[in-house]
Amino acid sequence: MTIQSCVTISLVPQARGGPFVFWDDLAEGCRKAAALGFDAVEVFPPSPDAVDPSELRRLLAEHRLKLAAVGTGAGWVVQRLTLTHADVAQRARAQEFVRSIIDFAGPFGASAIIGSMQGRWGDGVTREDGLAYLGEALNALGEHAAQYGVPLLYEPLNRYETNFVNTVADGVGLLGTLTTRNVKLLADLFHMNIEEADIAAAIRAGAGSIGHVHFVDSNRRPAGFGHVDFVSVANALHAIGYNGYASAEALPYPDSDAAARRTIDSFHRYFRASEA
Ligand code: LER
Ligand code: MN
Repeated sequence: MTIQSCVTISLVPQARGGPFVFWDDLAEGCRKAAALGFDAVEVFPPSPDAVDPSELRRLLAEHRLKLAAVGTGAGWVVQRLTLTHADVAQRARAQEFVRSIIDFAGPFGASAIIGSMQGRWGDGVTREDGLAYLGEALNALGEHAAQYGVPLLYEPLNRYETNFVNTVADGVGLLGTLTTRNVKLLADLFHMNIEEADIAAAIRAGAGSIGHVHFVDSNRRPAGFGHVDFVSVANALHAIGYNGYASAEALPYPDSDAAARRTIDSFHRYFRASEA
């Protein structure tokens, strides 16, 4: 196994303006991803029942694609749910949302991603309580994902999106407090560019804990349109034996098709050239 390419498809109208390459049309997104040679797609659905699993299975088979991961962010964007809400019933609802996404993604061998659903502390929740709620949720949901043989992915976000965990090192620290071993980190290069002193060093220090990568440039444009040093990123990922996906969660800049093309070109340049 080696690092595989992946591209995002958002089906969430409320997320418009967000960092997703393809939009609104699952079939068209799969067709275009396959035409460019991507190995997989990452889907951002509005709800766990928005996509018919048999239709998705048919699309993936037709285009020889894998489903890499499924985002849970619509729980926040559409329903304003978080796993760390002050109200216990709201927290339970948030966990139920993520559990349903795990049950949707799991049979495809795909992980669910917890990003914005982690919420933030403040507003009636102390940091200590918030971290306890987050830990409870990750333990329960990580164990739930284990039945499918896939890890749950937890994503450190930049400081403007959460005040829990902003760096890979703090993410490794959080994983160390959990009772489950079935949670891995999602290293998003956009967030890392804001928060890490040295992105490559942070990846190396995250060895064994990184389960997914959002492959994107410093300005959240597709890889190659900003100033991330992808040679050092690729070297670091190879050095830690990372063999998951480099998934383009990037703005559709300058448009979806050009963003996808630039991403796959950069993927080949940084992740394939050295292996030839
Ligand atoms: C999600 O993957 C992400 O990176 C966050 O910024 C939430 O949108
Ligand atoms: Mn991300």
